[in-house]
Amino acid sequence: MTTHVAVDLGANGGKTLLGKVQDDCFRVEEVYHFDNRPVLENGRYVWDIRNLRKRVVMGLREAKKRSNEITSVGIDSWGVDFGLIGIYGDLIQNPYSYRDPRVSSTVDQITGRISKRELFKITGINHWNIANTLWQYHYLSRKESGLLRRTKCVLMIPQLISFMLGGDVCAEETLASTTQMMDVNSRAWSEKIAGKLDLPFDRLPGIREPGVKIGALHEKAEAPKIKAEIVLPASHDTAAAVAGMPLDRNNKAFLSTGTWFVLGLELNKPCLSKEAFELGASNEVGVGGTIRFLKNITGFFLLEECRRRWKENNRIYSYDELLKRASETAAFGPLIDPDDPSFVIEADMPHAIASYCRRSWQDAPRSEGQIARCIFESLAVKIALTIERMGDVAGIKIRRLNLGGGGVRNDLLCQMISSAASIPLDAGPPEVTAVGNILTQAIAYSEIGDIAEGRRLVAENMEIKKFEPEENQRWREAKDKMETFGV
Ligand code: LFR
Repeated sequence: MTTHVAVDLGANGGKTLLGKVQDDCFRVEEVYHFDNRPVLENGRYVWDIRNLRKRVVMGLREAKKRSNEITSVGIDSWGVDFGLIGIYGDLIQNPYSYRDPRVSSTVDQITGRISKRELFKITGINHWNIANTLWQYHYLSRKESGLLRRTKCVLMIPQLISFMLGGDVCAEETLASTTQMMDVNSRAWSEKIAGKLDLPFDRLPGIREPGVKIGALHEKAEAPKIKAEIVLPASHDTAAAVAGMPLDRNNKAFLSTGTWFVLGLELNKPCLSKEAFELGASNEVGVGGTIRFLKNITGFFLLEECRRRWKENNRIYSYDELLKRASETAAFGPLIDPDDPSFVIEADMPHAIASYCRRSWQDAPRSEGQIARCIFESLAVKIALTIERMGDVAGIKIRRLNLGGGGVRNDLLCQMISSAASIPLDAGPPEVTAVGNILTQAIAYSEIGDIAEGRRLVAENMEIKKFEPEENQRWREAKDKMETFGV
């Protein structure tokens, strides 16, 4: 038996989970969680790495209380952001968050030298509404080149934290593939992009596949005398989440629900067609060399930002309470496009949602329940429209959708998605990211042979809730309405 700790860092909160794999048995339990959000430092949105590292160590302590033996630790996180390491192994400054408006300020200079279509053909990654690694790296090279001159290597967030705890300097394939700097065919950093944009790619460490050992917890890391190896799991949270879903040959559609809703299809090779480009879909690399053909939809960020706003006014609601109020609210209210540029980090979210509704000639939701319901219905409609288009472009008939992550606990939303998209939905497991993270660690110890075997363990050991679509003409009308918003 092997025992693995998964550290899953999200843009809204982090978690530590303990997983045990033995023969046909697979169990995962959460031992620690904390809130996370970009913090303002000198007018910029950054990630407080010292705090993140402290929280990771606190999580390890909790894991140690529950299990004497810990075989390994693996860290995953959201994509695209990175830290700069100086020649003494020091973190030069807190990493910028992709939500900081300035990190995308030089993007037009990028597309002036290399077209969006060409970037897509090389990397499989499309242009969308957040600053990916390439944009941020380009921004640094043009606007803060002094920082890059002091940089010995660039580490993505999970590798940055593992390095601080004793792991090797490296990049990991699933996460590197989100950067728009990796060649999706050769799976190496793209020299063509480096050349065309005159960027120092020599700061980027070699790319390794997930499921390998990269060191051991270091005494100095303040990890409380825990002996454990560090494994490079699928370190991009979405890659881990999709690895943790019981997908198979006939069942390829996934929806990972968190701050972002990441929706797509698992393919064997990238889909780089003109149609795929025009749809705005990306091809990210998954475990076992698979491709996640996907689109990001702004997800629980909308609700979390509302909750934060309400909390500032002493109106404190748990997620369950909001869910209850949303269920008690009349169906088919106003709709928003979750990806409208007005729903950004600085927004007063309830107010931004109300203004969107007024701008689109709809009654603005007023109560917390109405706002939550408006978010859920809008997400369901956007998902339904998007999955239909993705299936058409990839030439795949979608028969089921597998949903993992926090949304699994939201029966109302699961039912809405199934009905809006007219497809059956399998919801589970909720801790899908940690599950995928742990499975890729278990591969490093040959406890499981490959991810297909891991997925069978998930299907046999974890609860998957089933939802069947309910016929309702009003979902059709809602989809038509959202299309009139230009979605
Ligand atoms: C999900 C995710 C997405 C990525 C976005 C920003 O948490 O990792 O896959 O596109 O966050 O990094």
